Amino acid sequence: MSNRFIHAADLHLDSPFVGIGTLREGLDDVMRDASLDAWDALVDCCLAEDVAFLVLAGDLFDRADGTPRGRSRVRRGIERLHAAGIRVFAIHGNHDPLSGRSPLQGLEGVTVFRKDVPTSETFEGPTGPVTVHGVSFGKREVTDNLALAFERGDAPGLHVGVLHCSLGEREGHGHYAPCSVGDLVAARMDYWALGHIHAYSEENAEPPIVYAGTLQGRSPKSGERGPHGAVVVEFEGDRVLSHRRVELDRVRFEAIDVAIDELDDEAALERELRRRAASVVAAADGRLVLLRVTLTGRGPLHEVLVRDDYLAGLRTALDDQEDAELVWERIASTAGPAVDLDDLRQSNAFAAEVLAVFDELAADPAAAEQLLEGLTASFTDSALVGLATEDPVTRLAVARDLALGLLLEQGGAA
Ligand SMILES: [Mn+2]
Repeated sequence: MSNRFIHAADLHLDSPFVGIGTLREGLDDVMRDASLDAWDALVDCCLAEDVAFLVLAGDLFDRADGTPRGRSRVRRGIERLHAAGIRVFAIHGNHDPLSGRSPLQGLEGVTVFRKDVPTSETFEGPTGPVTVHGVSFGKREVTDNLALAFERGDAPGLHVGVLHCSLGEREGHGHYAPCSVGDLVAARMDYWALGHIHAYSEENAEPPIVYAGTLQGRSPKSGERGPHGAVVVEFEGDRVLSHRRVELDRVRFEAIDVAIDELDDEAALERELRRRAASVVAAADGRLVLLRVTLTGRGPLHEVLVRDDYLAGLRTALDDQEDAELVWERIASTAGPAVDLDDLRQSNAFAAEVLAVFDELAADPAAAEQLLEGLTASFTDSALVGLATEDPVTRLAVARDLALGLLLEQGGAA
């Protein structure tokens, strides 16, 4: 047994991916099994690192009792860990609150911390005693500051706190069990294994207060992109020596911006897209990459990009020719026509008057929002499609460039 443990969180096992379109044939199985395969990779990693214990910091499942497939894979993994003498410490989070019996209850080698009040368990680790403290959510919306109830106590050796919580305000995450770094530091743990925030994040250096992030990214949203996995923590006596991330995800969401300024035609665009995608795929080390592209900048290609269904057609064309490692998940554009807006503002062209209207709108967010709703509804195949989640400023700029493009590129007014 090595002087290491692993911290994982937010596994959401056997839950569907969110916010992705229809994928080409043959990928359903890979997608369906990604979270479970990541769990198997986590178990393999525990065995390879010969860890003393594994900490699961909440949201093991997407809902209270998980799924039969999820529970079955978890049981099999925990049996493998138990056979190797690796203990598991788990808490329940807001997605899988401990309202009745835990799906982990009764499995050998597993400690499930009770709800509402932190408790602890001490055992003899490889370099002396180890005490793990934790508390489960008993319901989805926990509003109490659970961190305040943690106490280190008198036991010698390493103390690890396990908590599902919101440190500060986080966009896109429920504000549950709110607490501060100060609250956590005050509990005098040697390491805080946190769950809830899906992007890996180190909140404090001494002691380390770490969000492991979700084991497998779950959607194309920014916090779910890039590498996901767990944290390997090395300790000695009552000190944490180091911690490092390990990548255990099976499917990876990535997003890139590609500027059109230097691209003269469609062939150049395709070449550039393939070149950029190849480097993303290479960095993913054999995983399936779901790639989202945003075309940016200004150039003559804008005229092509805004044609009806062009971007959707380009995406399909690229995707159909792709091999097993890459999915062209979406291609959107915020690019504009090859025009200098400042020059245009100074000119007498009709387009200058249109630009002036958009400049006015930019100063009046409410009116802009109203206009955008109308535009997005009436131009269902336009460049505005696929940008519904972008901020109003970006969408307004795209609408402006669409209008200017129609005047300058297709209307012959330039
Ligand atoms: Mn959560």
